[in-house]
Amino acid sequence: MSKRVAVIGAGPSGLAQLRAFQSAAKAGADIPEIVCFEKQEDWGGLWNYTWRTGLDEYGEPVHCSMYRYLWSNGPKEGLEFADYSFEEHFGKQIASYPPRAVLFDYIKGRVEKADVRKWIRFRTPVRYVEWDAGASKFKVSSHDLVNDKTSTEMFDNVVCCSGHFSTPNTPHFDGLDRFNGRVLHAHDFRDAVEFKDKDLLLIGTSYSAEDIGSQCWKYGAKSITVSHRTAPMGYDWPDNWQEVPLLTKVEGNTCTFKDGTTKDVDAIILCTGYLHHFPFMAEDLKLHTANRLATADLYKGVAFVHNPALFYIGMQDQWFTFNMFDAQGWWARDVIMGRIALPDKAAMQADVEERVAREDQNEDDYACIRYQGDYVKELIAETDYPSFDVDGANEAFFQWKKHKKQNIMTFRDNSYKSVITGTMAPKHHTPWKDALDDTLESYLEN
Ligand code: FAD
Ligand code: NA7
Repeated sequence: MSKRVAVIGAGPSGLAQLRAFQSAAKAGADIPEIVCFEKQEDWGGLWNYTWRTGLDEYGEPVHCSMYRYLWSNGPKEGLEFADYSFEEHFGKQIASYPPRAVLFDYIKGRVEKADVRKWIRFRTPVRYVEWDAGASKFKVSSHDLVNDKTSTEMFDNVVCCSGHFSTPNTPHFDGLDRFNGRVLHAHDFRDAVEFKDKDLLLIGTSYSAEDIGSQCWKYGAKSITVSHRTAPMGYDWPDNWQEVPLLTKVEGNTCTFKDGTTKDVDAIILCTGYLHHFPFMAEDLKLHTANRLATADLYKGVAFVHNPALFYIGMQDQWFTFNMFDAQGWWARDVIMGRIALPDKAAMQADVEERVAREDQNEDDYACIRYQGDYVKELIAETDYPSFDVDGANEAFFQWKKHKKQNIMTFRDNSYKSVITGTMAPKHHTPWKDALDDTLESYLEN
């Protein structure tokens, strides 16, 4: 096939796309030439941990938003690859909430086996993507950081897999500029030990606030105060943890909240989410969407309706992750290879509207999980991605939510059944709150 396809990013989404093409080639198909551009020195996306924050050694914004001691925030049974089980990778079933290093190893295992590293140009950020209407191709400019050389090439398709949990959303609060402690965004949080014996204020009530607060609690913070804009998280928190209304002002170290109460703190962590940010996309190719399950402007959540030679993978808010990116990658592959035909623009826009309207009817998180599970089912039914028990994965998420409600500091001690191999995960050898060593070696000592 003489087509050329550019994949932007070698995180879980980009790697799903590479694996999709490799699996077609393995089955005897004539696949396009694939070039994957990755700005980091290694693959794995957010799972590729670095101590660095701010700018990296080449002056590029650091992509990593993960931190030391991060353990999976959902059960691994919800994200397992249908074509590469945990048992295949580790040679045995492992416990259900692996630390980052374990999941990083698992992500790498599948693509090492598929031998797709040769398609990736590391340390090569994409600088600009534009559509050349005359040639009916994309012009992609990239920067080889190591040799400090920029180049421009033509591609028939672009698959954007650059992630959307890396560019921080950083609201301002009155007095932050005069605060006498450290202010940081969750993106720059690296090590809970830094906050041992400190009084902390976290702003936001989603995964970052819940997990960074829990990490800091586990590693000895003196107190955790979480400030909410909409509603408190409402878990049964430990005694030194409180939830308060939104921060209104900061004076010295004293924080005042909407209900007039105050708290003196040593550090403030903005757990206020991330922006979908594509500075390298020409305006007519740029995705503008909120962080939601039904993204704007993506037919089937993948093909850009204004130019469907362009695909975005993994741009949804996420219950499902790795296996959803696979479903999307396989589906985009089949469109690119002419196995799936796209309807006209009006029909694609109607599809987007229908998804948005249906998401708006979801009454609770359980309905949202089912909604995203149905989406995964819909895509895999259209490709040869191995079908798996999506309802079983939904069930693991339902159990996870119940376990969190029962006890937010022990939910990671539970085990679930693999929907790929049917094996029950073992109980981990140490309760999460006492397991201070997050290495792969320690986790696998079961
Ligand atoms: P990313 O992992 O962000 O990868 C994007 C890649 O694109 C990166 O390698 C980046 O360097 C590259 N890139 C970006 N711009 C360019 C460019 N211009 N040129 C070239 N390359 C570029 N999910 C779970 O399933 N379980 C969890 O426990 C979990 N915990 C999380 C914790 C945190 C703190 C965060 C932020 C996210 C977490 N997630 C978790 C969700 C996470 O989004 C997915 O697991 C996954 O990493 C998304 O994959 P991705 O490939 O879409 O994006
Ligand atoms: P999320 O899930 O996007 O949540 C962002 C949170 O920040 C949410 O609670 C928002 O409150 C809050 N927020 C956003 N802007 C503001 C302002 N201006 N003031 C106060 N609060 C604000 O991001 P996370 O980082 O928690 O999670 C992202 C991913 O990282 C996730 O998928 C995990 O896997 C890890 P709201 O409820 O909208 O009022």
